[in-house]
Amino acid sequence: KPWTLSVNEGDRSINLSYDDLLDMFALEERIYRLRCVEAWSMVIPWLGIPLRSLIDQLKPTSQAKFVRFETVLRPSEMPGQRALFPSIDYPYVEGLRMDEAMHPLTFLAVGVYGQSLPKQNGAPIRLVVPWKYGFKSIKSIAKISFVRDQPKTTWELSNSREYGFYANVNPSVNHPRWSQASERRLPGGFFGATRQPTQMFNGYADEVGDLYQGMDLRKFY
Ligand SMILES: Nc1nc2c(c(=O)[nH]1)N[C@H]1C(S)=C(S)[C@@H](COP(=O)(O)O)O[C@H]1N2
Ligand SMILES: [Mo]
Repeated sequence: KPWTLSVNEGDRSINLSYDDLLDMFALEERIYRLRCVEAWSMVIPWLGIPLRSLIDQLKPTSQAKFVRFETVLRPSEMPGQRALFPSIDYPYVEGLRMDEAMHPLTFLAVGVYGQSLPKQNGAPIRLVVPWKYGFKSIKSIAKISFVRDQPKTTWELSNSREYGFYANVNPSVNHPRWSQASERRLPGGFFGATRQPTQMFNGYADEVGDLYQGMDLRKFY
């Protein structure tokens, strides 16, 4: 604290504090699988609100086709952001299509395991999109924008051949450098983490499959 979440569409903008957010909504717990693009996964109990509840309050216009998210930029506190040769551009940027953002599974988390988020997991507020690779679940959000055009996201800008805008978990579309057919489930036990088959849309196909009707998921990876 203090934390400001700035939300804008075009030249309209408002600032919400962390306390504003907590006052506006009742928190719920969601237990989701999280699948990193690098083939590890974990089951995590988040606390937060559906992103949809916030969007409903903010009432973007019909011009807004995508939501763009940006992480806080504080190089003095975040060593990675002041690296001499950073591996990615900062601030970290992510985006969703409006219908993905409005999907009831899309979640804004402020806590995990019944407590507020630790800094390394994206304090004070992060996105959780359980059917997409973990890099879509942007941490420590400072800015949300409703935009007309598909935002350029950090990993696309860094390596668009390896990381796409959609990033839906898909066992049959491999990463150019490794298979996505299976994943290591964390935490590992005495004999190491178990390997298990990757599920389509990370197991949420019944809930989100309709969003991608007729799309070639090899092309829109
Ligand atoms: N701001 C920000 N958000 C981010 C990342 C990051 O580097 N910066 N990494 C992403 C990746 S690759 C994954 S797998 C998840 C991991 O979430 P966790 O750190 O809570 O395990 O966060 C995502 N969100
Ligand atoms: Mo990741």
